[in-house]
Amino acid sequence: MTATEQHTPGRAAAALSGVLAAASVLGVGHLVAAVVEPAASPFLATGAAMVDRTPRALKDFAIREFGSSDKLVLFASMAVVMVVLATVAGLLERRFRYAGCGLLVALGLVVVGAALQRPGATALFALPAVLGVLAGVLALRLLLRAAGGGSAHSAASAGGSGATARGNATRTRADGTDAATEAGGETDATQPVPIGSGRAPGDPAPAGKHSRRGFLGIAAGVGALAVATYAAGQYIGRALRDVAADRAGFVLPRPARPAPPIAPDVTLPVPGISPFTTSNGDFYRVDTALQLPALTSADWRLRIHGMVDREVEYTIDDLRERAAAESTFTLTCVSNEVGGDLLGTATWTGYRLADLLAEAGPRGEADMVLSTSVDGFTASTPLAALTDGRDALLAVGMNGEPLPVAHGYPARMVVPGLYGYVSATKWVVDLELTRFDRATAYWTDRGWAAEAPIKTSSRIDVPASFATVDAGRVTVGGVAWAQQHGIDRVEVQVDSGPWQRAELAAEYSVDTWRQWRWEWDAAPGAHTLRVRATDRTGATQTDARARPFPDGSTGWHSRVVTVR
Ligand SMILES: Nc1nc2c(c(=O)[nH]1)N[C@H]1C(S)=C(S)[C@@H](COP(=O)(O)O)O[C@H]1N2
Ligand SMILES: [Mo]
Repeated sequence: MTATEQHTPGRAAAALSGVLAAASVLGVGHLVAAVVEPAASPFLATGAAMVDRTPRALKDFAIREFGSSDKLVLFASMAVVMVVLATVAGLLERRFRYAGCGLLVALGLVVVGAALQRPGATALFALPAVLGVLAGVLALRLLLRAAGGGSAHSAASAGGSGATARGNATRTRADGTDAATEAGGETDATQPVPIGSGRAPGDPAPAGKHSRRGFLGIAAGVGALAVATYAAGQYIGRALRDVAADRAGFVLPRPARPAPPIAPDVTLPVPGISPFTTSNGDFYRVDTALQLPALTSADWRLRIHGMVDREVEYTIDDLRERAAAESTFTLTCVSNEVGGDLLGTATWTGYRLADLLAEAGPRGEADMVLSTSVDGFTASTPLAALTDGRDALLAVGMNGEPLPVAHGYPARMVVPGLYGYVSATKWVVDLELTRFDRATAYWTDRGWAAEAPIKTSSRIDVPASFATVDAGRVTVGGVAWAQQHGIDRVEVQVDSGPWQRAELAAEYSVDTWRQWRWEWDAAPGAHTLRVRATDRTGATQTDARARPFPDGSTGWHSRVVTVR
């Protein structure tokens, strides 16, 4: 018999439910925090906020009295307060449905407040507490329902603690059927009686006898889930901390021939123009990773196999015995819309892919390198692009630092002239020599082009869109790029006027973008500015607008500006 008898949950069960709900908040919150923002773990964020708010004198006292265990004392006190509040929430929920949930939500808001006050907090810092409280509320409702405070059980009747098992047994079952009609009431002599229950057939079943075991099972399940989510959060958090520590100790190889210095003349003195090199913090990020891979340099391996004379596998130490290389160039995402900012220029330090591949000896029939990331992403790169002399690198450094974790630590591919999805595999661990008629990759499986050279393009950085400027001399400026070819000319058009040649900054290399500017004698009114670039093959950007799919956007970038 599975009938859920409805009765007021016992105080102990309600209290336990409250504590387990709070544990769920912390467990789920901790796991979410490990993925999105470790400092926003509900317990830690609350503790940190308490430390910030502790009066100096009390802090001194705590440090004096408890020494290095002052944090332990703080956490233990917080745990005690939490257990008390959670018990209250459980007991409240027992009497007034949703009152305990309300208390959890209120406490959750306090935790959200604490998380949002962490240094550098963004809206994302609220997520662990929000999802944690959601889990906690669900857990509390589930547990109290299992303990007897089912959905058909009104707050009013729950309040009457004198409600009898008999009276409650005739209420609607959780599944909607009528317990009374099905079971014929609790006194039906034909009802089986649990062996050893010491109760004669026909005796009323004691309240909660049947549901108690169910409740304890659910309680155990909720408790186990809370512990498991917390443990998973710890595990992920530790892995990412290990990587952060590993990265902090990662020494960049010294290239035999450093990238040419970045001369001042590649930069034009135009306020608001994109800086020639993009800082790591400002560099766009595009990947499919929901959670950053946590790969230490000690665990990293790069295997080269497939159509090769001999399989090879490199460790970071193996690489260190080889000649390092460095190159500054502009990476571009195929998803960049006209005027978009999914591109950036960095100095990449690493090893020439051509050299690494040569050690494996690609066989004649191979025309593609299928690279795989530790998280399963794949990219298909023409073998020719890796061996034709361009600066195709297995990069370990970005702008003089080890790769940021989000940009592929400890090693990634970067290839000038090809969109990232066919060349720039981050956290790369595997290179398979194969053929385009045999293999496809992550995005090519989804209809994106297999061949994806970067299209010549240009962007207006200043004036900003819909800016209002004073009539007279206005500096228009931006960047233009045509990796592997080089920018030959940039032109600007005002409304439907003639195309006018912009001034170009010095060219660093054909693989980097070039800043441009044009001085405009602006007359009052609303005006549309347009830009187009011409590369060294002589090709001028087409004005035909195309979305990024399947092989990159086209069209002229334009901006509307008001001159007063
Ligand atoms: N592992 C992995 N590498 C990846 C991707 C990805 O989704 N996963 N995206 C690629 C794409 S589409 C681009 S444009 C570049 C972006 O590199 P960035 O995030 O360092 O700017 O990474 C490439 N490498
Ligand atoms: Mo991309």
